[in-house]
Amino acid sequence: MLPNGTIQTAQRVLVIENSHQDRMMLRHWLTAERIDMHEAADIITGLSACAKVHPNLILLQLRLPTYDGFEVIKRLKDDPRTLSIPVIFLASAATTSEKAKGIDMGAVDFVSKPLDPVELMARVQSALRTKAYLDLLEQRAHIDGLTELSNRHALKDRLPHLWDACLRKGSPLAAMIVDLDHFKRINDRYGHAAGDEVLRQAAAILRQTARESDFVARYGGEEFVVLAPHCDLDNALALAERIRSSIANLKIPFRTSKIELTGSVGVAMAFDPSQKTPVEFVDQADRALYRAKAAGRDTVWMWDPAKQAPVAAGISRFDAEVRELAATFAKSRSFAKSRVARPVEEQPLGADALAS
Ligand code: GH3
Ligand code: MG
Ligand code: MG
Repeated sequence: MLPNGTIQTAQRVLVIENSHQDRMMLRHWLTAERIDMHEAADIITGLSACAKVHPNLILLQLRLPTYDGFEVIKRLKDDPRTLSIPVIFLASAATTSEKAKGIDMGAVDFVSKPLDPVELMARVQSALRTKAYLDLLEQRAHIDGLTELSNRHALKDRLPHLWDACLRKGSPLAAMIVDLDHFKRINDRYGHAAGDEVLRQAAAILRQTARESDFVARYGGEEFVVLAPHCDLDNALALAERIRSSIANLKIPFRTSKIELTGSVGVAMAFDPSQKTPVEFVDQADRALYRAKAAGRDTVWMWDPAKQAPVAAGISRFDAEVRELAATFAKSRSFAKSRVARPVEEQPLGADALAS
């Protein structure tokens, strides 16, 4: 959205058209309106261009040789990655039933040949505008308005994708749930607006502390989730500790004083064989968080797959066997029972632990 409230439409159009002459003509019209045109002459190059270019609109010739445009649109609508790309059919002498079939299959429009540049460009611009509005709505539905982090819906969408991607690559995946401590007291003492500012600053810390490739979401009121792909247990615990200490070091100016706060963190590693679904993995991080709260807050606890229970996470004291065990989960979901780790010493990780 531009500052004046208008939608900025992305201008990337893929033309799938076997007539060289028509492609040339379309290039002339589209580029005259500063539209970035990509072209393909058949279904194979069309679908592969689609995966590379991520067009905002496809102009599709109905009467392609070998496979017709209906086959192309079927494949586009069957694939979640291309499902939402609008398609305008182009055809000469299309029958009413062909037009109805095209619209039924998900096309947004049907333009008859010979093409009229004014009519075609009006339809192209209209389809691009609608697509931009839908993209914006989709984006907003996944963004938390206060912190601008991803929201719970986005987490629900992303979690299975990250889980599958890491599992496929034999790579670890860590989850962290961060909950601000006694946040209600902050609202009570400084007011709701100040509480909102604290949430924004905590969110900024999470965004800055996590890697670019990590997924950070606001889970609920004063709870956040970090999903860290390709992050082993050591790195996950180090990240959790950096988050905890950054929150504890925050001093947010409020009138003549400063608001200080702390946060508790629960950590779990994916692919523990007890996890039947990705949700159970996040639930283990939540259970670790619950224990961090009970243990006095401002601390990091993790889910121990050997004990099937939360344990306090002390990086320097952390049992090498547990680390090794967690690393094997990403490579294989078969649990080596013979390598069950000794329980980790229940020691808080916060400033107390580091000082001792
Ligand atoms: P604990 O350490 O056990 O987590 O205690 P807590 O006070 O942080 O947790 P509790 O669940 O009792 O309270 C959470 C508070 O967060 C209550 C709710 O009013 C506040 N909250 C939730 N969403 C928002 C928000 O968007 N803005 C503000 N300012 N407060 C919020
Ligand atoms: Mg809280
Ligand atoms: Mg909470």
